[in-house]
Amino acid sequence: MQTMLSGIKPTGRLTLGNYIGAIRQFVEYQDEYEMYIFIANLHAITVAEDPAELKRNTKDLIALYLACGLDPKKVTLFLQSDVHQHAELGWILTCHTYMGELQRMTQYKDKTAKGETGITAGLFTYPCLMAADILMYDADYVPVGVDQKQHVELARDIAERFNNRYGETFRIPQPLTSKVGAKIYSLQNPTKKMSKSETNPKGTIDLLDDPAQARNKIKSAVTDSLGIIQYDPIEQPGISNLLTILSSLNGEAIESIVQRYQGKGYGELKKEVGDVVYQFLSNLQERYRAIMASGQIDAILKEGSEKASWIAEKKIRKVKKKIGFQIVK
Ligand code: ATP
Ligand code: LTN
Repeated sequence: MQTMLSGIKPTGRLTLGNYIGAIRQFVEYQDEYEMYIFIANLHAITVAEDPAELKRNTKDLIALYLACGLDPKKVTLFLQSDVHQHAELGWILTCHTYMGELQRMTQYKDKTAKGETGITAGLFTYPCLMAADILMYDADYVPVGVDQKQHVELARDIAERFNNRYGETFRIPQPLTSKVGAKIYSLQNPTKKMSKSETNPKGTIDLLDDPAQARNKIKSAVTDSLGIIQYDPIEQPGISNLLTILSSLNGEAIESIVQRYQGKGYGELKKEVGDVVYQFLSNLQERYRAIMASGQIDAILKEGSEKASWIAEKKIRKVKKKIGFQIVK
């Protein structure tokens, strides 16, 4: 069985973009792959996080993973900080990564270009930690949204470099992005990614938003003045985004939705998308509340981290041996 791995940072509240771009794939593939899904809390502290908020977001994220349909019997679900080998391998891989490679990462470049101050060294080197997350478990595939593809490609380069220098150690991973919905855009600025850290709440749909409010956000989504419903992300990014959201949630092909809407107006499309989002969030939140009340989270994480630690320890021993840290046979 091939292996798949992915993680999400517990920063801010999860959005519909996170669900469509990432979590939906995890759920879809959990029967076919050996799956590792974790809460990337070591990554979360690359920016300043309030401890109480981090704690709340972490718990929410686990409950939402489960509410979205991840089955802990099929998936190894764990907190990154419970498996200390991630930090250890992260350091080793940092020493096998060039400054130039990290400087080329668009996420880092965007932040510096915007003139953001207070960028930590951790934010700069985090792709090395992400490579460690991936290579630790010999992942074949890493399901991510488009914005993370470059980091998975860097993990490949680091793995190849390491294998060439020390002999076969890591499997070479591949990013996996979905055909529809690899990037969901802000409802208010449909050329920008819908993001947990967006400041305008009308632009994002949080998975824990009040469903009626979420429906209103769809109603007030920015569109255009062409008046035709078609999939054209360049000329009609707002309408295309709504089509993508609808197709991702109801499973209908975008072409078929476009056919249905020939000669119809934007208001009708927004109504359908709004209703589908309303229903989706209502069902999801009902499951979320039941999971939060059930008290099962601790046991799931304990079991997940035990299994992950066992595999991680095997890998880190192998790596230490290869690089000459182990002096006794
Ligand atoms: P932030 O805005 O704080 O950077 P984020 O919303 O991008 O956070 P991450 O934790 O970085 O969230 O992402 C988790 C996963 O969700 C990643 O695989 C990422 O590619 C995916 N993802 C995030 N936003 C979107 C989006 N708008 N469309 C599709 N996929 C997304
Ligand atoms: N860096 C990613 C989260 C992340 C991840 C990973 C994703 C950390 N480690 C390993 C896939 C595989 C982010 O910021 N979204």
